[in-house]
Amino acid sequence: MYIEAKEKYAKLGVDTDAAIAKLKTVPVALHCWQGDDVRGFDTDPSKPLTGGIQTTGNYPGRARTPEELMADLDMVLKLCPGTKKMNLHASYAIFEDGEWADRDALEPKHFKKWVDFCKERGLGCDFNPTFFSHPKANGLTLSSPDPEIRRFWINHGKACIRISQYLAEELGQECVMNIWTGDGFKDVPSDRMGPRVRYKESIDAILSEPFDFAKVKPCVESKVFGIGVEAYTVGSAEFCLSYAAMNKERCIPLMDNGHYHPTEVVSDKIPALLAFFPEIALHVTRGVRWDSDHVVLFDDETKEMAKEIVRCGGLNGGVKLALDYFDASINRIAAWTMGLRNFQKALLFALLCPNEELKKVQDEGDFTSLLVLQEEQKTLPFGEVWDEYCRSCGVPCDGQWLEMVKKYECDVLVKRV
Ligand code: RNT
Ligand code: ZN
Repeated sequence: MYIEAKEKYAKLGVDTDAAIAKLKTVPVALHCWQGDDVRGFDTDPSKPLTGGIQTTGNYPGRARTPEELMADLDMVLKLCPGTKKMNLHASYAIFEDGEWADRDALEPKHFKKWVDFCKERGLGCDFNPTFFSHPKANGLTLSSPDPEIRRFWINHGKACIRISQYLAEELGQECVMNIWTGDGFKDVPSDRMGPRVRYKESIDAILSEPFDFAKVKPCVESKVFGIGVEAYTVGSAEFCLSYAAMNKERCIPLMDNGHYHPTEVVSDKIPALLAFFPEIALHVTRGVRWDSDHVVLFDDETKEMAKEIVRCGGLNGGVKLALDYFDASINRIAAWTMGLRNFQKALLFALLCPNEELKKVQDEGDFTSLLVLQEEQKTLPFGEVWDEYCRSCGVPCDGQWLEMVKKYECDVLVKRV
């Protein structure tokens, strides 16, 4: 069936083997935080999350320790095709022998176990300072009017730069370090500029920590609004984009596709940014009505983003790919797996588009052919190529992996009480 599919695509000038081979080279960062509802290991797990981030649902089996999280990650890695890298938050520091360090005092050694985990599996690792779920994150962080609070979080950011440099050096792959805060106000502020000026200065201070921009890629992630900060977000789209544009030698913009007004699409923003930035970063997620973080589906916008990444040449390192969703209402390993597989599907689908031909008819002004060709693409035997990709990566095809997750749930997850 694959051979037949391959022939059908070949008639359109698309080489399915080449698409599969290309996709295998593209790293996608797997976020550690789907496995434990963004809890991390450095704060009391009985306390609620704070700082503009929330999970809903209480499906059994949340990972409670580094060992459990790593075991669950291994399951996901086994079930997903393609090249993966890890994506850690600072709150996932692993302390040993009763030791503990606050966020401003984190050191590379607190991530040594993650380095070992990545090395054993040949993975790179991205990183994120954690500006939420902490007693000092009960309001503004990097934009706080309180110099002590600001100093604490700047020192956290600097510590994270050092840890990112360590991860990049140990693992021999670049480390994308993303700065996101939930700083903002629930209701109408009177000073909208003050927090933004302080935010800018704080990011400047963090990025004054020495690092090698070839290895560490600091990003700024914007957001339209968040839980509890409905009226005003300090790190808005204009703020973050301007920051990155003015600091191109040390910072890149990160777009999370759940962080815009519902009719805005990141697929269209990708080529707009790439016209100015050689490198951009993405959080691939699914917004529903008013927030991000639902499990990624093989839906139209995910496909459209993947097409833009492919068409703009973003698979050669220009677009840093990371996932960002967390659902605590369904089996977390299934959620993780589904999202990663769906994003891989979208990338494969995009690689199988006759992009050269489509561009040609567009440039010739033949918009009739353009629309017809794009529509016909939708019913080509994509599933056969996807199955072949999964087989060639040694992972289960669709229809084969859910059973394995259910078995793991019975054998391992339900026992976590
Ligand atoms: C939150 C942002 C942010 C977080 C992670 C955990 O709205 O998208 O990226 O999801 O840092
Ligand atoms: Zn995000």
